[in-house]
Amino acid sequence: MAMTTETSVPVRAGTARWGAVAGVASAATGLGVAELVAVLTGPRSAPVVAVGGVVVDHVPAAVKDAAIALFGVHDKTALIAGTMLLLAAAAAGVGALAVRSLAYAVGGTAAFGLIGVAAALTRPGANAAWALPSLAAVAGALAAGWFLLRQIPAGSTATPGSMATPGSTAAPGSTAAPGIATATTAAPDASVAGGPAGGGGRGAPGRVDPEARRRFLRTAGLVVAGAAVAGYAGRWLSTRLSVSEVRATVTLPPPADAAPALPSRLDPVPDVATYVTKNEDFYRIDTALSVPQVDPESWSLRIHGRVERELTITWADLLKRPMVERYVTLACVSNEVGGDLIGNARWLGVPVRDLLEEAGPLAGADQVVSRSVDGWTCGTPTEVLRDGRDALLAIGMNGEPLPVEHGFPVRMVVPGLYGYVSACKWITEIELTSFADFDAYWVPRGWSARGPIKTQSRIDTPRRKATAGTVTVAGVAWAQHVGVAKVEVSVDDGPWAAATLHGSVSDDTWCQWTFPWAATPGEHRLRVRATDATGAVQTEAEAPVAPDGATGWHTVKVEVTAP
Ligand SMILES: Nc1nc2c(c(=O)[nH]1)N[C@H]1C(S)=C(S)[C@@H](COP(=O)(O)O)O[C@H]1N2
Ligand SMILES: [Mo]
Repeated sequence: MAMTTETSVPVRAGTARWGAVAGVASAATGLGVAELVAVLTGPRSAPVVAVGGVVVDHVPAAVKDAAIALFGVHDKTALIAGTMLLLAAAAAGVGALAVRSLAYAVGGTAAFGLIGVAAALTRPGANAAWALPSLAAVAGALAAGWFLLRQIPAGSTATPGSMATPGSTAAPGSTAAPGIATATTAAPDASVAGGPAGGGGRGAPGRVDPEARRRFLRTAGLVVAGAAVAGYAGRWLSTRLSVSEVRATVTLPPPADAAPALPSRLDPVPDVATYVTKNEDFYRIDTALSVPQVDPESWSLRIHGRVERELTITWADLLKRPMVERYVTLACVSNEVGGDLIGNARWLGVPVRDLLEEAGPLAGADQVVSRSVDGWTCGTPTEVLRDGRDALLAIGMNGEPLPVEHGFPVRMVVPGLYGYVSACKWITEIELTSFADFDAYWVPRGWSARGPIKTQSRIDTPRRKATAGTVTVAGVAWAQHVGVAKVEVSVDDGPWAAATLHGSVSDDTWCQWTFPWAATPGEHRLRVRATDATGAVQTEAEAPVAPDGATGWHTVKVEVTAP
């Protein structure tokens, strides 16, 4: 395959363009093939997911914050799309070079393959088989590249007239069998390197026969379509093999200790966040590019580290334990003032404190590190998990098994702490250690090791416009595990006036509030603040989300029009 003798032939810009098309189509083929192989080795072994995972784990905190600020819960889709665009650009470059020498194609593809293999093999939970999708991608991309480069119309490479008779490297008719390498008249070196005779472009003027051009594009299009079919088929098969079907067969045990009944005055107006957030509306934040698929039958939780007795609990063991049911409002530390990375659900699970008591934390074990099957970790103060609050190893969310993306089969939920220090999804390990000895996932990325939720309040309605008259201003306020004592509203920087609280089942959830506002035409500014049960007023000082949660008063500008 050494084409070096022909590199003196000037390659016209047009040829490079064909090569770029071939390169992109080849990369697509590689990824499609990889998705098929990943059906067997698991979706997290697919190169895009593996490389994306490495990127997620290594981006500077500021970039991650910007991504969440920009794309919100779609940050993962944006990352995958970005990765694909970068790969497409690189593949186009490799393809453009490959028309000079196939060595570029081989080298470029191998380089990408190595990146994929390295990424897959170093993901938490990986085994040797995780190299296979990337290796298959290399084989697929090389085969597609080899095939497509041979199809590049000869005219475009300014081959000597002898080659250009039909304006194409492929004799008419020989292309009639699609999908077969038909460029028999053109030895690979001819089309790839510009023609065996050399002498460069002085033959027929290098215009490409439009028919040949169409044929090439059609072939490349077919290759991309085939790749897409393989990719989608792979994804589809992976989903069929996902745990959603297993999840559908899980029956939750009834609670031994049920959640309190809901107060009757909830959900006072339509535009306020509902007191209980539906599972499908519940925000989702995690680093998992491919949602971990954990079969409860093979799930286990190991409690170890600085404990008197190491414990391993299976799904069956867990289900035998008395279940507690509680409403707990979970919040993300990345939630901006006024943001919606917060939700309230009814969780069913086993008290974490009971499990810790059984294991017996040793002196100095001030941190409980929870580890997910995908290697993510969070660190929770041991004393918080033992202080009597309803920290749960949860299996149910609003009466259903945990949705897969919310941690099926088992996650942790701790009232009063941000999710990044407590709410481990797909949990499989609990290690007693100390804060001095171990930094959990987000800590070296610039976030605080401790993450108590800060008191906040939010205006849900109106957000922009209102009609003059009595307008019900409404929203939510939270101070988990402390409780909200008071919510106040200020109009146009006037005096603070108390809002009506609509009740909550415990201090571990948010509460809804309403405030009747006599709105007059014009532009107005509404602000809200909460006071917690200790009497502490929510701070006006504005702080960004990093390192330990945003503060400040939520403010909305409302344009009031005459009725
Ligand atoms: N395994 C795992 N668990 C995780 C995370 C993660 O990235 N991986 N993110 C945490 C963060 S930052 C938050 S805010 C909550 C969000 O839980 P939810 O997606 O169910 O709302 O999950 C926590 N648990
Ligand atoms: Mo979070």
